[in-house]
Amino acid sequence: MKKVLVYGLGLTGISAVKTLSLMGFEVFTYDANKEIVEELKDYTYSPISKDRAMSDSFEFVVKSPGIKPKDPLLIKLAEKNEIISDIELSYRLFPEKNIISITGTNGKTTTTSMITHILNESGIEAVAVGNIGQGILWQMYNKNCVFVEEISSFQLHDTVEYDTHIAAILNITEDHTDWHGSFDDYVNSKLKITQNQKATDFLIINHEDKILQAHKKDFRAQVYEFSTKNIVEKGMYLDGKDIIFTKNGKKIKVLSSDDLMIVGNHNIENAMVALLVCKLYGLDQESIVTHAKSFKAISHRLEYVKTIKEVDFYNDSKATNVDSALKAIASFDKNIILIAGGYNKNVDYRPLVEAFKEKSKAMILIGQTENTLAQLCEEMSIAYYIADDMDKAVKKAFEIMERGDTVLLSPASASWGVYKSYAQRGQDFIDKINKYELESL
Ligand code: UMA
Repeated sequence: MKKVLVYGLGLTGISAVKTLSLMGFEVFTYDANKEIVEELKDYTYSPISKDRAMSDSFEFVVKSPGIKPKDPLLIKLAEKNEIISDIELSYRLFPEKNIISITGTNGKTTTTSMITHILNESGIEAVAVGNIGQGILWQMYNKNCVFVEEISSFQLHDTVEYDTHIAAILNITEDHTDWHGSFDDYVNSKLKITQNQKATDFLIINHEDKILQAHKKDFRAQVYEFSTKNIVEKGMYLDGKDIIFTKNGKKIKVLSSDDLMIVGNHNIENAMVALLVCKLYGLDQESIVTHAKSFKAISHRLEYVKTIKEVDFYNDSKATNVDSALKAIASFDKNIILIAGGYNKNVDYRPLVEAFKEKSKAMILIGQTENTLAQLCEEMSIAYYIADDMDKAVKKAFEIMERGDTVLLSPASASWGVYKSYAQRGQDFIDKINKYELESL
């Protein structure tokens, strides 16, 4: 029996243990914070100590994405074992499965969800997996359908053979520097999605992204591009409000961006990628257009919550980096009360505070990054309040808000440390809005 180690017992580890144990591997596990997991009670696996993990040898180690490359145990394990991510393992265990791969700094979840929606509504069974919150391995073990994979840089970092017929890289901007150690490592990890692609494969990239354009000559797959600003040679672009598909000098109007139920320029880009993927997958134009039109915004992504005393509340908890929060700020004209901050990824918040300045009413700060953001607000003469937690942040928003304001939770930071996920943080925001609405009656 092949001996394997699953390092980390979160969503990824649980999905790996279930799959590997049923596929006949001898599964050992190590997690810095737990040994026994309730969800695994019916599966055969052996939790081992750190010392044993270091002294034994394994066929491979499946590492959870949250474990950083500089983790001392991981470095030790790498001396005598191969370290792979779950997406790498999914490719090795299930090479025949039908996959579509989406990566990028922002827009992954909306794009992955939209593709899955269009495929399912067109009668092709599809499931969204990966960074979206669904362990890939267990889904692949159980299903035979199209797997639309949202893939993070953490997962791509530990890939070797992983190969995909249709891939998209939406954009690359600064994120996760604390994990990767450098921006270069982050970029290189994202680009790994293309590493085994061939001339018969497809790669969709952002025409406006300087990093992707600089690497365009290295891509072996057939490249399609998208842009809302310029005409592209092959792919999708915007002509007024019309989304146009072009190839070999021919142009076809696909649909008007006004027909989409998702708003903002960034969402038109996400929709273009979803439309392109479905086209390259072979779906007919009518199905693509009909079902693209019925796709609704996902929760926690610039989600309208409610209007209280003529103040609009928006939940953009999914904005876990600066670029994503910049997109949210760009969607409103003025008088924004922004709730921002969270886990410290050591990124530069200056572009966020600069962009916020002309639209700002005030910034309310939460999480580890509050002092960094407070300093920038001081420097740029922006009103700010340190709130420590969501309850105090929403309370403060209610105190200072006036008719016509927008209260926006767009943290530009991960939720880790305080919440399990951005979804839990977004829900907390909504709960506190409801609490203070009741109190203000
Ligand atoms: N652990 C250790 N040692 C460490 C770090 C973690 O033992 O040094 C253990 C923890 O005790 C815990 C487990 O590892 O039990 C957690 O592993 P994990 O942090 O990799 O989390 P998972 O639950 O496996 O979730 C991961 C992704 N998390 C991260 O990348 C941090 C989830 O993405 C993803 O949905 C899930 O796999 C399924 O594929 C979340 C995320 O925040 C949404 N992603 C980042 C982002 O979107 O910005 C990349």
